[in-house]
Amino acid sequence: MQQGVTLDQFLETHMAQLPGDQADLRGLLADIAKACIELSDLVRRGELAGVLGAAGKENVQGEDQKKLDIIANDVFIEMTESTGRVAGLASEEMDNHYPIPEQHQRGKYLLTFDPLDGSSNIDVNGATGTIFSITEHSDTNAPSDNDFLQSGRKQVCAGYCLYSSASMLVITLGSGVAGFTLDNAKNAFVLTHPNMQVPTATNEFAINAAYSEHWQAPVKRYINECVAGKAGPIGKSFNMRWAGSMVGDIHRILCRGGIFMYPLDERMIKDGKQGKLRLLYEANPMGMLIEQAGGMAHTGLVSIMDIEPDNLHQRVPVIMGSTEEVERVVAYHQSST
Ligand code: AHM
Ligand code: MG
Repeated sequence: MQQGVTLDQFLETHMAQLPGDQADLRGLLADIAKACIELSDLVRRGELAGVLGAAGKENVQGEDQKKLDIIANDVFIEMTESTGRVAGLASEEMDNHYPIPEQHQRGKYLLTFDPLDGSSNIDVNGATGTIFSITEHSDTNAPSDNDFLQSGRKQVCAGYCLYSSASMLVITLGSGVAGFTLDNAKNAFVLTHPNMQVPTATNEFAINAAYSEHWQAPVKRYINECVAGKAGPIGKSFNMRWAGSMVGDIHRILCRGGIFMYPLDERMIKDGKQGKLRLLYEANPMGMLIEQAGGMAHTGLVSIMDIEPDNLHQRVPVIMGSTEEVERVVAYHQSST
């Protein structure tokens, strides 16, 4: 690997091979990287920067917002609204999409993002992240919420930034996955993980086992078989991890394989919910990254990326990671219907 290739240099080389004018997309990725560097700094300074604790407000989904959820949302707006590269923004922390103010030029991209994923980890210095998805706006008019409702297959770029012992930006432009580590001395992301691949086989699963009493039969069957180990039907011993941050879990899976599940459960059905994680700014971008790295992203019934969204904050069941294990869980769903 060529040493010290920055994100900017990587994008210059990579985008020269893509059709059409990629200048705005390249610029938008540079803006996102800048926002992530600012957030990385705030997350790292934590209490010293006065960013910990509750905001005392709820988002549209009835979840308590942390100060950092709101700060992260604002950083992304500030970094992108006046660049002329985005047509509109939508995020977990805003009820409806954010229109680009009149005084600024609108661009052609729609940016959808989860500003601070893994919010419950903020105050305990655990791993958190930012997830983003970029699609194109089909015309030059100001977009409505409906314009954001595009299937995962329409994404032109997806990625996340992990704020952990190191901060890492991981992106796909539809031809593989590349990971960059933040070099604080250079204030730049440097290519450290070219061509990330999810191994087909794994013996590591990630699920919040505290909800096992609510799981549906296919998930109960699968996890029971995993914990049965070598003597069980799968015939191998498994390990379990749960980061409490999808970015942390998916990053581990992109590095060494695994299966991540936040399935539909009976409690959600009773509450009229279709899952916990959100399609447009969690499941779709992570699904694109996982598929681009050779893995699989499913709900148990359909491929995540094929879902036609009907709501900005739509929730979906999520089962993604190493193909052999995702296929097994999907087969258990199919045989139970
Ligand atoms: P958030 O975006 O509000 O932080 O919620 C999403 C997070 C995921 O990162 C993580 O996988 C999951 O919620 C954890 O949920 P739980 O606390 O139920 O285990
Ligand atoms: Mg999230």
